[in-house]
Amino acid sequence: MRKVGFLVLALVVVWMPYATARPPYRLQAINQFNLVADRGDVRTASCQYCHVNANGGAPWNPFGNEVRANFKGNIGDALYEALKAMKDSDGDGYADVLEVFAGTLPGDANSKPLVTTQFLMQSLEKAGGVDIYKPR
Ligand SMILES: [Ca+2]
Repeated sequence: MRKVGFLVLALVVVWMPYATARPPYRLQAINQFNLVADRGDVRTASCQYCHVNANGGAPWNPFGNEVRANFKGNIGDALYEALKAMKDSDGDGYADVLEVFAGTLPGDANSKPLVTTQFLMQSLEKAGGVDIYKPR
């Protein structure tokens, strides 16, 4: 019984880095969309920015599906093209790019900016427009 406990502990230690791995797509979105970076082990931007489940994978939320529709082999380009499409993926009245700019979730209709689309659009244009979200 003691050996089994040790084996389990050894497996947990060995697999720990994989359990806390940061998928490159999530890191790209954090960098490209100016999302708040992780603080230690605290994930500030979850996989649910694009996915339905907290651990990612299928299915995707409406914004994740928009990114997928624009994916041609490069996640940075797909994120940018999804914003350039000026769609309101979650149907909450705010285009995806305005939600990214406001810091709300473009794939969750329960998360939306508290200011008008007109105000956000003017602010985004002053900041440089959708091109501020070009891959880098
Ligand atoms: Ca939203």
